[in-house]
Amino acid sequence: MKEYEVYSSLKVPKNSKIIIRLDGRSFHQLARDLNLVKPYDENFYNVISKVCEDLFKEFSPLFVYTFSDEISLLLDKIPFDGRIEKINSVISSFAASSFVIHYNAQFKKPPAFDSRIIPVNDEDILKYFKWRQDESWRNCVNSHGIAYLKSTHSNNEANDIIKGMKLNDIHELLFANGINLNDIETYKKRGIAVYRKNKRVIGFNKKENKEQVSYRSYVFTDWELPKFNEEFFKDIDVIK
Ligand SMILES: Nc1nc2c(ncn2[C@@H]2O[C@H](COP(=O)(O)OP(=O)(O)OP(=O)(O)O)[C@@H](O)[C@H]2O)c(=O)[nH]1
Ligand SMILES: [Mg+2]
Repeated sequence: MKEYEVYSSLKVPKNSKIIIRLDGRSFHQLARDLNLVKPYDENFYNVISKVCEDLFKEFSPLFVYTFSDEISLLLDKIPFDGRIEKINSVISSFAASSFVIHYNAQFKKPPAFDSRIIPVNDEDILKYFKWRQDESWRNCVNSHGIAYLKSTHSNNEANDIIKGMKLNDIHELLFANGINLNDIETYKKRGIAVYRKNKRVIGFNKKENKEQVSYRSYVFTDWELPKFNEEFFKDIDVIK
């Protein structure tokens, strides 16, 4: 029967880094079930950041990035001998279990994440994360816009109005009504990332009888991300 497992030999390209993007299944409904604060629920973001930390510890990616209900992991060491079925199923179920462990709630349905794999070369890495961060900003403007419009219109009217508006128009509408998106927390605009950072440690070398500086890396969760650029990814050794 083993030969019936026709997808089991599908593998990611050899010598390629990959990005795995997870996305919460029907989190629109989950947000309703759990009464998440609109447009941004701080507790939800805390939980998702913990999921990212768990993923980081388990699969040692170079970089993890999250906003809304999606998580992207950049991996250079490919697990499970590159087997696509294994990677997608284990990582998405690991994320869902981690989400449940960290979320202290009575769920109406078991939460799940979908998962996809994107092989990338080094030039794609910055492009990819810029693309997702732009999406985070669009999501931020739109969700604040819709929350504001729903406070002054019916839900249907608010949805119709927002569909016809450009990002700049929403920004201006909010500004004219006392909501300045430039002043809101950075993570709502730019998302959250988990990566390794170097810490400067001063020790004492007994043999040579003098102080000695060394560097130790630790896992850092960044709630104050800059706009992604080449310098940022070079600084944290994600690209050369
Ligand atoms: N209220 C609230 N909802 C959130 C928050 N973060 C994410 N969401 C919800 O998560 C949804 C994520 O969007 P999608 O992934 O496109 O929608 P989905 O319902 O998960 O659908 P699929 O991913 O296609 O299964 C948003 O539409 C919101 O409803 C939050 O901080 N507060
Ligand atoms: Mg989703």
